[in-house]
Amino acid sequence: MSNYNPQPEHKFTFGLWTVGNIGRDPFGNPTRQPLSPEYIVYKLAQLGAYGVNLHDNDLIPIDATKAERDKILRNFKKALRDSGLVVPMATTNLFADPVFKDGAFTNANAKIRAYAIQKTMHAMDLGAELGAKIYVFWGGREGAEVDAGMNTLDALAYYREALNFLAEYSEAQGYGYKFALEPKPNEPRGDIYLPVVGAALGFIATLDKPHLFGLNPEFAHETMAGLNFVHAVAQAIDAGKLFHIDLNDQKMGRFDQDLRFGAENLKAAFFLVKLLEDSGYQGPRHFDAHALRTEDEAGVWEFARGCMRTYLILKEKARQFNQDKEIQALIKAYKVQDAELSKLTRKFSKRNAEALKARKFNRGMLAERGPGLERLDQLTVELLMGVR
Ligand code: GLT
Ligand code: MN
Ligand code: MN
Repeated sequence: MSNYNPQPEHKFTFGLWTVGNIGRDPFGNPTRQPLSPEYIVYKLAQLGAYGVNLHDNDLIPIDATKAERDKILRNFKKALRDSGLVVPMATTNLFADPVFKDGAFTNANAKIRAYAIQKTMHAMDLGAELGAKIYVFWGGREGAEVDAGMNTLDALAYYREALNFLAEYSEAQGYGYKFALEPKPNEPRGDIYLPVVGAALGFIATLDKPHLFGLNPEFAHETMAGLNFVHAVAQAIDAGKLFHIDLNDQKMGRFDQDLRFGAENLKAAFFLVKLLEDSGYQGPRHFDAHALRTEDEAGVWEFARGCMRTYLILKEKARQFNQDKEIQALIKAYKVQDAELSKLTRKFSKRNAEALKARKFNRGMLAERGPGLERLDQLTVELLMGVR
């Protein structure tokens, strides 16, 4: 591969809300005109994307009548048919409307909790009609600034009740959704419940149908909290729970920047792509990012093209890394093997335990060896800089 041209087989997806972002921030008004969903679909298809994802209200206004909904849906479906783009993932906007200012599924008000579940059932109907099989739950408003009101244990119980209800709804309707929880530490709430990948994994184990639930980790979200996103994704993969992924970039410790993939932490982006490719992840590569507020529409499409190109370039770098003789020799030497000891530690038995206890280790000698990580890391950096 040398032209890095995105193709549908690469499974790149964007949300209507990502390339459709109009450049509003907490301090400033929009800097771009809204783009229609159909126009976005045609443009993405032209750029080589595979699919487009959406919140219910990215497509259907929250107060649309049934007739309006049907008309919008007809036009959107036509654009999908004409362009060949698919909708692999759908989700609910449970954060923009003022009714959700203090949470949706975890709101202290039972009426609002019920409304959130009702709104999600309608959004699931919409997603199913468009062919989506992955359903994302990003609980942006599920959190608190003040801990005096909501008891966190109650919030978790409400959250569980809603997810259990919706999983049953999906089954009853025959939608076949896999649900992907998207953790985030904060913003828009001061603190969001289920702040990181590990927290979501733990919570899934408490649900009625845990096999239907997995993760939609986002690069920016663990990075905001100063955590290693590649490690978080590896943990999701290890648990068989990587159902979807939100790719973007982010400076540590800042507000949620949603930068172009690879714009900031190239090395982390490289190891992420390598992990996804090496592990055989089959799902969509979704870019949950947006063009800088400074940009006009041309900049938006540069941003989208850039996300996909960077992924493909890093994929090629990962292949190079895996085939680089010197790098692979260093990794081989790094992983010191001992067949006899590995046999002892692989599984507990009384005999193994006794043999291991009787074994003499030369601690001093074991500690002396340098594992060669400086050289290995420098070679990685040189490979990324294009001089290998
Ligand atoms: C919102 C959020 C994202 C979520 C989207 C799905 S909406 O843009 O910042 O991280 O993935 O609800
Ligand atoms: Mn984000
Ligand atoms: Mn996201």
